[in-house]
Amino acid sequence: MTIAAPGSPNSGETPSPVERSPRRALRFAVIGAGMSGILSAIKLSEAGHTDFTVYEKADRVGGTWRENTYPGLACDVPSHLYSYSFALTPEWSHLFSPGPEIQAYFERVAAEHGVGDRTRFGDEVLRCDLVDGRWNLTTASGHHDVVDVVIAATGVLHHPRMPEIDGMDSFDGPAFHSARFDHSVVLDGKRVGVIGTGSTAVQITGALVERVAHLSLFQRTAQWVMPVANPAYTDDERSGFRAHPERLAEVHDQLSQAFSVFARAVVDADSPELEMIEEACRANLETVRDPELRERLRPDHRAACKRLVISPDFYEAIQHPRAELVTDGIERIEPGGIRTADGRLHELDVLIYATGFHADAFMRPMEVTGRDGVTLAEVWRERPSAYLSISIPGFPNLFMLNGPNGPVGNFSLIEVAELQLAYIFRLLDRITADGHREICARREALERFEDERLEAARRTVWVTGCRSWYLDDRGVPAVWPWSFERFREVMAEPALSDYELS
Ligand code: N01
Repeated sequence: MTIAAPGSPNSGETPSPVERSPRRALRFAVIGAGMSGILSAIKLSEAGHTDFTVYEKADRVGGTWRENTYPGLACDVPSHLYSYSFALTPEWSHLFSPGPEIQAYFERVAAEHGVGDRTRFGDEVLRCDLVDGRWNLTTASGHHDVVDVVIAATGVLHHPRMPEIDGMDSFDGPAFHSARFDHSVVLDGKRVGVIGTGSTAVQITGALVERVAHLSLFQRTAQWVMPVANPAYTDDERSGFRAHPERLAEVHDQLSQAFSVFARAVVDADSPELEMIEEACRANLETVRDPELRERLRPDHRAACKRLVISPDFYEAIQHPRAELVTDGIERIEPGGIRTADGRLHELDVLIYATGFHADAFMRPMEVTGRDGVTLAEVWRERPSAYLSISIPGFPNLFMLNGPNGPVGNFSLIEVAELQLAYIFRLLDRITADGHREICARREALERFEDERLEAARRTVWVTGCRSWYLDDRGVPAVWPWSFERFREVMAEPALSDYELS
């Protein structure tokens, strides 16, 4: 594998060790060995920050892609874009490659860079306490570490959300959340219930409908579905990429441009780009042959108000003779299945909860105590916030990748993390080169950022009238409400006046 020259467009913009030459050596802890943690380990080494440990609660790398193994799992960002810019690969099988292939990619990149050797697996960080300007970490095994800098690469969607439905414990058969898929359970020829109609449920439905005796999909809210085909790359295409690796960067950049258009659409509810997406979704719905089913599948909100579901085959799957869309509300779960409000018992052998995640947990339940004994639990009591989703006032030298209110929209979170990490490295220059010990965002900077974010959020499609995991307890979208171009600009150079150095 070739690593692009640092500073080149594909390097993630990390300056080379030669350019950097840190004057003060820092010790780092990276928490999490998912996509962002692997990235952090690789880039820290490249930048000459060799004194670090990655902490991972599980027994292998991969994060989301390790934990989600449900049938039909894929990423809704094209694989050539959902790749590290420094580890583009010609080998992707599909435009949207399946989950196991993505997990294998992360394992391979991590192995090639020796990330596993720097990782303490099976040891969850329980506490981070700021003591005399350094972070004291305590893990579940009782291990202690003292570091200058913490990078929380703990992911966004990793705490499964189970619904509260009467009788859940009474179900006779196997029941599990989509992110805890029990592969020991036989699904072939069984009556399977799936609760939810988000991206996960849609993928599971497409993958299972041919295998099961009957699939009941319990829909509380209909979703708009954007039909994007998922062609396989041919052997010739892959050979072409191998022979001309420069094409990989071109494809990556083209896809990034295309996604920027999508990103512009969702942050401006009146944009022509959004109108095009809505049109495509409406046309897709028209392909449903039974008018009664079509109306039950028709959402009462605008396309992309909820996280847009991308699927080339969901409507075909739900029209399959063995599939049934259940739109009567769930009243309770009984030993034999799900009883809906119309009194009907939907008899089931297996129940899958595709009911989403606690999207506001981030690094919690880890306990973090910053300056003056103030805890993260106190600061985030109402809801999580961080300046540019990276730095929390009062918690110096603790940085988050894909933290709260960041660009989780429909961007490649890899591109987001690469830009954020390069930005964090620029902040670290201030404490390695300028003789300071600590850096963190000023409170006023966070308040200004939050005011601006709330104002911009009013124009987005996410506030046009739907319930979604993007919305916080006030109904404000907990996401970046501007274009991706703006995110790139902001990440290009920290406004140091927004930071407190000591
Ligand atoms: O979860 P969700 P997800 N009774 O929160 C329903 C990423 N992802 O796992 O809409 C009945 O979107 C709930 O109903 P409602 C992606 O960012 C990506 O599907 O609230 N139903 C909803 O339908 C995605 O957005 C990929 O009315 C209940 C569903 O459960 C994010 O993960 C693949 C209920 C939850 O949908 C989360 O997706 C998979 C109840 N009590 C995931 N409680 C790709 O890259 C909840 N629901 C393709």
